[in-house]
Amino acid sequence: MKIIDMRSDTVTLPTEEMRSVMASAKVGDDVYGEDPTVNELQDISARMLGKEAGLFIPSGTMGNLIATLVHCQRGDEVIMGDLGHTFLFEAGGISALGGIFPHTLKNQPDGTIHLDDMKKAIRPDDVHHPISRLVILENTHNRCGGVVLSREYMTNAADFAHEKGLFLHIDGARIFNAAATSGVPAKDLVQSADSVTFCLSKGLCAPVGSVLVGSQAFILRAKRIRKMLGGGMRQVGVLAAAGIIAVNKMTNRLTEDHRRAAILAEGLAKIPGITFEMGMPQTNMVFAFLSPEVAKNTADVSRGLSERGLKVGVVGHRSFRLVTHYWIGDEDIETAIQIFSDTLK
Ligand code: TLP
Repeated sequence: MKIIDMRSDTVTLPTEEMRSVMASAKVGDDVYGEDPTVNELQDISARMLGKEAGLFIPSGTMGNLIATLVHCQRGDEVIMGDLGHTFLFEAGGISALGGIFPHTLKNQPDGTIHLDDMKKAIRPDDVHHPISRLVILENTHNRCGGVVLSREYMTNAADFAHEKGLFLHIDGARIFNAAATSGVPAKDLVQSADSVTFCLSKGLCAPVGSVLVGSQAFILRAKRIRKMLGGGMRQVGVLAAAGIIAVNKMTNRLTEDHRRAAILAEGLAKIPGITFEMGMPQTNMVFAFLSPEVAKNTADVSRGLSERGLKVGVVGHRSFRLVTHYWIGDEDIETAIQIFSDTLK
């Protein structure tokens, strides 16, 4: 039985072209800065995001952690959304490893955090309080449905943070999906941010890796912290080679995934027992909800789907996440809709 895996775009396998450039990649010791393929990937990435420099890192989680450790001292506070990946899914690394305090604010359904809420959250200069040092935003916002934060909001948030003396980091794991939907180049979306992480190993299909970008001075400090965390890799051009295909080519095809996500949502919406939020999906994530009259819970339904060859993400008791990606074709979308319909009968 063919398995259609829509749990995440993290499940993507490298393309044939990636495997072939990996085999022939020029490599060197990257801790000495001598891997030409890594250097090329870092330069391309920095250019694409409009920043001075880039750093190849093993994962998105490490990118967000490094950025936070560079921007903050022990005891400092980071403002982030209560549905943010940095709050929910990064194992509390900033606190465990950096002694940094997360101050969560409500994520609005569109993935933003109200600037008014930020204003109230920023601590006065008083020895009783931690120092508010950093704001983290996520674009696209995963838990809010893969939604896109607009250029206008991103710029206003950056201006606001800077006015108050705070830094702004963007968890841009899927920033190129945001760019594809909004039609705004990724570098314009993050123009005023101090640092950005984006991932090569999600919709862009590379087997491993993310890139952190920022100013030269920021990246110099980030490199030391990457080393401290054990993330200094050696002949890692074999991975960066796939990353170069990811940024140069795979960023240009993401609208295909978004088109398929829309078809999937349209098909699922016709099945009795499934509901959707208005205006969704915006990118490659489809969040579907079980209506109250369905007696089965998501674990039961997910088991039924899995037995028929469809893997989906389970988000709580009443909702699923299905993510489209390079390895999901038009036929898979039709099959997925059919499997859902059969399972809910
Ligand atoms: N997200 C994964 C899971 O961890 C939830 C997924 O399947 O979507 N930022 C964002 C916005 C992410 O969605 C993820 C991965 C990361 C950071 C972390 O990336 P990695 O897995 O490379 O550490």
